[in-house]
Amino acid sequence: MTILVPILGDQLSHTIASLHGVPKDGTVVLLMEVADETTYVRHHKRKIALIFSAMRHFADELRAAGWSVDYIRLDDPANSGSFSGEVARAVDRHRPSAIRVVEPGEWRVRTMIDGWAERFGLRVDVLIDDRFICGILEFQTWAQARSELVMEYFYREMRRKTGLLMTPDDKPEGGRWNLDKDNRAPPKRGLNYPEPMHFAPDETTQAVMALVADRFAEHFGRLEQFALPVTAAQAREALAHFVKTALPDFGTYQDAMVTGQDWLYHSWLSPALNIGLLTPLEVAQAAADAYAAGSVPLNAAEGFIRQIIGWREYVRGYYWLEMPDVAAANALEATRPLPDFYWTGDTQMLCLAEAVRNTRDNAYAHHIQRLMVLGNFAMLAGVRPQDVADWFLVVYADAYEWVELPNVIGMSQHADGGRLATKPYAGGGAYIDRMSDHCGKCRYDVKKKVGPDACPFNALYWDFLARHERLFGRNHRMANMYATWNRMKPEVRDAYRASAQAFLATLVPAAKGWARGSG
Ligand code: FAD
Ligand code: DLZ
Ligand code: SF4
Repeated sequence: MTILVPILGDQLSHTIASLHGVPKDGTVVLLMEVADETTYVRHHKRKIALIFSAMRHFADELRAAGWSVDYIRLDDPANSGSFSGEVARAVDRHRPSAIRVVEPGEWRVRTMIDGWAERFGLRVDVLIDDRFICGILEFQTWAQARSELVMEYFYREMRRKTGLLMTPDDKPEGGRWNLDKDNRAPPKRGLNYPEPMHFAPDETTQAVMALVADRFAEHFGRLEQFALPVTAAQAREALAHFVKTALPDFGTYQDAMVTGQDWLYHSWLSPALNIGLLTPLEVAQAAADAYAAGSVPLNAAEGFIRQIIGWREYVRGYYWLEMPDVAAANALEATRPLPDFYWTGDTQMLCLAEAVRNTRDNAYAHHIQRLMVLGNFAMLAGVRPQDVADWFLVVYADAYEWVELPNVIGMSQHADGGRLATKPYAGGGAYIDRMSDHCGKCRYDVKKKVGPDACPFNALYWDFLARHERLFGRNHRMANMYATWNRMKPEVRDAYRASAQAFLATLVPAAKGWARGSG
């Protein structure tokens, strides 16, 4: 009696639930490199290289631990190109009595798996992904009891559940749940930014890089200088290095942006975390331990832990609560195609050029680049949210729909009408100027309000508020901004709107085929 255990490319954890409680003899683990997963969107070259290399290393580790592994390579001539096709071939080869698989991260794949029992005439056990701290049903129960989803309250539940940064009498460490007020300082001159760990490609990674260079040459992004961790051991080294060198300043400079500094005090752990080389609990625990040992301040440990057990778990719960409708949401009725410079980096707006450069070179941009530069610009310019979501899904090594879509549709584009965030994350040039060193070096003048030399974010910001006054005019969190807008003389308001229109008319739409399709 054989059990077939397919493990997907983002389930590369030795603690994965499908390997619990099954005998090593009598189990065949199936890992599949398949064309459909590489091209349903045209992922950044580095993301494909990361997943294939990590899958191949994981297979070797499983074999060394005594598991039987059936590994399907992309260039296997018999490869059918899809998960379902490869499971069908594996069923023919191994004649299993049952299939055991952990629930996938994406709706699209869940739909496939839900068809397997009927298609193969076999029992298919779909197991809960217990690497997450909050289960999908647990989140649904939490959400159903509320009229509004508020991340802060969810986060407090996760603090209580994990005991992280909690005192013995169940109070938050330091007396406050959230120390954000101590965070978000602008960058100062003379700061030293620690380099995150870079891992030189070994033979396995080099072989995968050659495959990617050959098969996916037309995909976006730089492949050379690949440096991501591809094994759990490397990922743990990267985590320890981050905790020692960057975490102490993580909170304070969490929202800063500096020209030429791609990581600042961020961890760059999301690519490893999202494929299972690290678990969220071990990452958060490492930060809590460093705080307990006195090597990082509370504002850093709390701020970091909140991202992992708060935001990351919250967006995953939101994804499964709101899918599939949320994928098509467009509450602001935005219709503009994505500008071409998101792919080429060819723009004179330095903040955007820097964010696209980081994205292209490293398959990475830190949170504020994603939210307040790339996302903010797209929302202000009225770009169609599904174009924005496709771009974000392609370009980041950490992008999987369960985490990307809520962040794009909900957090950054406000396309869900405010289900995830009560107020749009919109900002003008003054915000970017305060949080970065970009504006002083930019061709545009951040202090100018209108005209061809003015920072485009300024007019776009007011134009956005004017366009959506009916929707946001009564939002008490935006009352100050609308009061300012309504105090402006009509000719000033007209000048902002005309300047925004003149700028928008210069945007070149992206060529078709970068994100989906073959063109
Ligand atoms: P750090 O700043 O070091 O933060 C630590 C960890 O916290 C991250 O590794 C991540 O696991 C978690 N985290 C922080 N913020 C979030 C968040 N909003 N949602 C979920 N997890 C979070 N994150 C992804 O993992 N994949 C995505 O596809 C993705 N797309 C995004 C799209 C937009 C428009 C925005 C605004 C954010 C997106 N994020 C995404 C969230 C966040 O920007 C990244 O997790 C973070 O930049 C990863 O870099 P890091 O590991 O250095 O993070
Ligand atoms: C992202 C990705 C890519 C590019 N390729 C593969 C692959 O060939 N095989 C695989 O198992 N997983 C891959 N992945 C990750 C999957 O897309 C991911 O597991 C699902 O989307 C989760 O539902
Ligand atoms: Fe960006 Fe405007 Fe600053 Fe230029 S001036 S870097 S466009 S915010």
